[in-house]
Amino acid sequence: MDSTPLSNLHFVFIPLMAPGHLLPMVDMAKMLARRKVKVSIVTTPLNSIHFQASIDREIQSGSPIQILHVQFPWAEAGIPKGCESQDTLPSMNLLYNFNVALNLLQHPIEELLQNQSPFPSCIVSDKNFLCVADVADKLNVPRIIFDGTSCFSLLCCHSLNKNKVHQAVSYDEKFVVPGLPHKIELRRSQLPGIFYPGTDLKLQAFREAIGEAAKKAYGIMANSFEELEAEYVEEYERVTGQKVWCVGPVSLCNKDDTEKALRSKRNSNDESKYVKWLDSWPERSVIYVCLGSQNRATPEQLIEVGLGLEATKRPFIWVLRGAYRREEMEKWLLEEGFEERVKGRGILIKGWVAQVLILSHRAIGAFLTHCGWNSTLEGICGGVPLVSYPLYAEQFLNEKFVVQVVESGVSAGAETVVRLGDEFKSRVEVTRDNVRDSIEKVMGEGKEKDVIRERARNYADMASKTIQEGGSSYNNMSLLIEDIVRLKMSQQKATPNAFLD
Ligand SMILES: *[C@@H]1O[C@H](CO)[C@@H](O)[C@H](O)[C@H]1NC(C)=O
Ligand SMILES: CC(=O)N[C@H]1CO[C@H](CO)[C@@H](O)[C@@H]1O
Repeated sequence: MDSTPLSNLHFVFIPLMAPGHLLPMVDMAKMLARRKVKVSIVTTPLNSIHFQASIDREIQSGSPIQILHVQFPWAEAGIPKGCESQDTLPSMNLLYNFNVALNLLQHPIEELLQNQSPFPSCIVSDKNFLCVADVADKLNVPRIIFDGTSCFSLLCCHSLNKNKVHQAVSYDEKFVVPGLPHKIELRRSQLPGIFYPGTDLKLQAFREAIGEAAKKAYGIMANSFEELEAEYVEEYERVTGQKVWCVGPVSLCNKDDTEKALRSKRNSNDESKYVKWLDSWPERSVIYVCLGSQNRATPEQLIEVGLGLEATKRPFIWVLRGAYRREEMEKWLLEEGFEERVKGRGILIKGWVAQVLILSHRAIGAFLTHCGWNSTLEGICGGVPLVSYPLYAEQFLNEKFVVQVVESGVSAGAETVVRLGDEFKSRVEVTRDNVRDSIEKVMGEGKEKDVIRERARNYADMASKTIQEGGSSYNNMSLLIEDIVRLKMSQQKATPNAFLD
């Protein structure tokens, strides 16, 4: 570390414009900048609005961090003006256009980075931001990818890609994922889209290109921690030969309530109101429900969730991000008088909310989640048992992880991924009874419930220690910095042989 001053380093973070991807990367960037390493975050003006205040705060406390802007090429890509984040697209059909827009950013980003001083020493980019691989190659800068998921799920996918066991079974048949430290059974119907290519060849080609680019990255930064899944981190590094720095849970870098609330200022929701409400309930008595930021649950599914919540007779906070066919859901809520019936003990929040703030409240007793990785991890940090209701992507893998590996959650009983384009098919696998019963498995009295809650609390303890000085995530961040310093020095020596050893 000594011979190359940290002041020569410059890490550039390039997040994907989707809240579940962007927020963790902003947190990572903040954590790194607190180590006095210069960090830039590249994004579009509309995306930066949501975290500008939080970055300003970091700057005030002396972190060398800045936001760099590129203009989003919405017009060229055929996207409505103002939709610069995946969650604001009026239709999922525009995802392809969104990827076109991302690709168009290659040259603007290249130009932007070329003019930076110090010149970038490392680019950390979202794995799905494909063109950044070319930017990094062109500028000859090491590229580290942020995958946004656990090493458990990375290893599952790697294994399936290699062994293709899923191809030998029918859609609903169970099979065991080979090469994992635990015996994990899945059905093909629960696998991420890439393992179940639909008719959209363009999308499939895009996914495959992402996989290829990921293989060529210098390493991976994961929003996870060694204590949570050491076996999986090691095994993944072993089978891929790639370095993995676990530096999470990154949401814990937001220590006080202001920071937690500032973190995602995309809502007009006033968190203090909810916190006050939570203050009025006993410890671990309230159910927190959020099925994700991407609106993949249908009204039919959500209605069962609502009725299940009602049947528990417990207090709850339910974050409703909109659902496909929002009007139907609104209509149901209104006509059936749901809000009226649960008044006083049930709160519905429409829109965004500072989830970390709510989850860390002592009144929360369970988290009904779609098991997106960021939410899963936030739940683990909150020290509450999870009730999993996976919907798409790698969420069924995360469910297995929570239920079987970490053992701090129970499944609500979902069996099938809601494929992109299938959101309109009505189909309810998780009934109101499933919702109620699975929640009751982790709330209320009982020895088994105590065990699961105790375990959840232990993981929360480990999580809070790991990012502090001396913790493994803290150390991994140091190791990452040292690694890039070494790499830079070897490049500066620049004798051809230096690259060979
Ligand atoms: C991260 O930390 C763990 C344990 O502290 C260590 O075994 C591992 O090698 C570190 N990862 C990297 C890529 O240096
Ligand atoms: C880290 C992160 O991005 N957290 C977000 C995960 O998604 C939920 C909604 O599903 C947000 O509330 C979190 O802020």
